[in-house]
Amino acid sequence: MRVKAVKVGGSVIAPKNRPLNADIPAILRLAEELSNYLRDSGNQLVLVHGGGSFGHYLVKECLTRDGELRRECFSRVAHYMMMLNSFVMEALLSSEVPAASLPPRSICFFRGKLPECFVDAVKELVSKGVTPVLFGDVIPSSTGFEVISGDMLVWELVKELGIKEVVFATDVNGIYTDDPKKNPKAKLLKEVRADEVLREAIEGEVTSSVTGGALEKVKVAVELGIKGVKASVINGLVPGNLYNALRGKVEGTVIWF
Ligand code: ATP
Ligand code: IP8
Repeated sequence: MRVKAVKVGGSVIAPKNRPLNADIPAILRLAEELSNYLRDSGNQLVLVHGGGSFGHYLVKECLTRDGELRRECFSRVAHYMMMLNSFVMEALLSSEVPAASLPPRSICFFRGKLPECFVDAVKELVSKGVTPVLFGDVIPSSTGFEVISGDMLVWELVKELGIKEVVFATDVNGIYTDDPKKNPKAKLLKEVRADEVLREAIEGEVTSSVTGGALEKVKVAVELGIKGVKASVINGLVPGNLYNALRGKVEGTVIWF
């Protein structure tokens, strides 16, 4: 039995074009793919999802002008993330995934720039055959409250649980040489080493540097000291892609750490 991690992007389940907009058909389909994977492989999963039009919209609305996340904002964002999470949980349960939600604010804390999470709670559920479900959230920090992204959280779990494989489902076909939504000439990368991605980004080669959310996924992992891990980035809007990637047939980008 192996444990794999999945991060389903907010861009897939709650597109940011409208506030508080959940894509229920996409959530139901992805839950079904995860359920099929668990049944067919006999493996275990740890699931993290993003905040999309719930988390990001509200944080923008309630941050103070100087970017402080006050306790009223913390409570409000926390509440609406539970709402998005409950849609994901309903879908998982109706697909017969033995899932349980673990709100990160109750097990994680930011000490400086990096999170510290009480991962024993996650390990305990996994050891009992339960799929823990976490999400990008707002968590306490040494100075107040901060946002923890689903990307950072999934890498933290990969590190602490010694997971060797993680799949990111996002709204584009993988990692490109540039943002594919802005640059039609951007090329899809099939297989790359994390250090190559970072080197090219630092050298700033216009034709081959990875940017934005995609680059952040790599940077966070390197900051956390991730090594010996296979990360796949696939388009979660394409039916079957998540199931296939978990089964080893990646239609997207593989990044080696
Ligand atoms: P969320 O962060 O809300 O959970 P996500 O992980 O699916 O959602 P992002 O972190 O925003 O989404 O990353 C995906 C986005 O990154 C794509 O929609 C794309 O426009 C953008 N992007 C920027 N540069 C690149 C690149 N080089 N390759 C792929 N996508 C890129
Ligand atoms: O969508 C951010 O998580 P992400 C969550 O994974 C919040 O970046 C609360 C904005």
